[in-house]
Amino acid sequence: MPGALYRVDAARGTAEQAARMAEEIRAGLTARLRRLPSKYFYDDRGSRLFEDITRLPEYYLTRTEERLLAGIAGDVVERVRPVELVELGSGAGRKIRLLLEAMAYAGLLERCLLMDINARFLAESARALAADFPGLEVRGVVGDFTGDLELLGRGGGRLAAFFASTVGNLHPDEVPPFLARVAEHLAPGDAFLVGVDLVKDVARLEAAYNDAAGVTAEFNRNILRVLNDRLGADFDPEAFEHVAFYDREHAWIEMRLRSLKLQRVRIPAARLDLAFEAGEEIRTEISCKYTRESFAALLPGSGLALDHWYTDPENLFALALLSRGSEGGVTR
Ligand code: SAH
Ligand code: AVI
Repeated sequence: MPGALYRVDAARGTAEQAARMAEEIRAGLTARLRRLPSKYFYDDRGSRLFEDITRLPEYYLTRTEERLLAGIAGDVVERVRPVELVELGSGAGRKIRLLLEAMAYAGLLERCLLMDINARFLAESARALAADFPGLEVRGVVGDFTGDLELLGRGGGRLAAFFASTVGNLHPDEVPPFLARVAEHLAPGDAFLVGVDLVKDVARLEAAYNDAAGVTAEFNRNILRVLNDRLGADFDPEAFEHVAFYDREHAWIEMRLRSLKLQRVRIPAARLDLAFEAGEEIRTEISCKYTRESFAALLPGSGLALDHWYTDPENLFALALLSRGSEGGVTR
């Protein structure tokens, strides 16, 4: 559209990204309990599969969060009065529109900044938002929110958002330092709106990650296809089965891939030649579930305080509005 304002930058060059990925995969697959970083689900196919997951009957998370956000967006904008919206892990970027509309309605909307690891989804979201919100300045940054936050620049008049309960895909030990890094890019009075999936009935949780149509299983196996495409690996994804269960002790859903036979896999770019026993598993994702108390316990020292806790009537999902105080001192 002529006149639409958007630009997309990349945090790192392709060669640097590939070298980092190879090192992370090598570290994960040579650990005692083999694991893969869940950010590698999201090539174009993985991002499309995630979109399919959001429409599954068992996957209550997305529709619950979207409905909740539709009801509270105006209140959030009134409390924070932001001129700029930042979304981490923006993906297909539908929810952000509810906040942008509320900001436009309040006459505040000026800028929007999206960060995601998937370049194509990011560019398409930036293009679509710039086309649909005339005058809005949209910037996309292809980057990793666990390592590239410095590209967000300084805060001021800023509301950051982290939807979908993607915070749950970080290990709880990683959350306080992550929040502290986000807080460094917020000014006093700025805020961070975080989607949090809540502890609930185990059957409902496990159904959301074991859908009858098998889409989550395909999403899970896709990480092996990503390794084949990017690192020259020779995984046979069909030789691994999808496993997802709720771990009550850690309050997280854990997804794994279980080898269906004794097999050997080579990953040239990561200098790996691996043997998998039949039944041997790789952890591919954790998805932490919180209560208001367990989430609030992550905040002290982060520079962020719980300003408001919004939930749906069934208490399935929460949006935590965290505010950046004026105390300045952020501990790491
Ligand atoms: N915000 C969207 C998408 C959530 S899915 C929604 O609410 O529906 C999680 C998103 O985070 C995906 O788009 C994925 O590409 C992105 N993502 C996952 N790990 C990431 C990381 N470490 N850095 C940047 N983006 C990441
Ligand atoms: C993106 N993230 C919050 C999703 C989740 O529920 O943890 C990813 C996902 N994994 C399996 N299904 C969806």
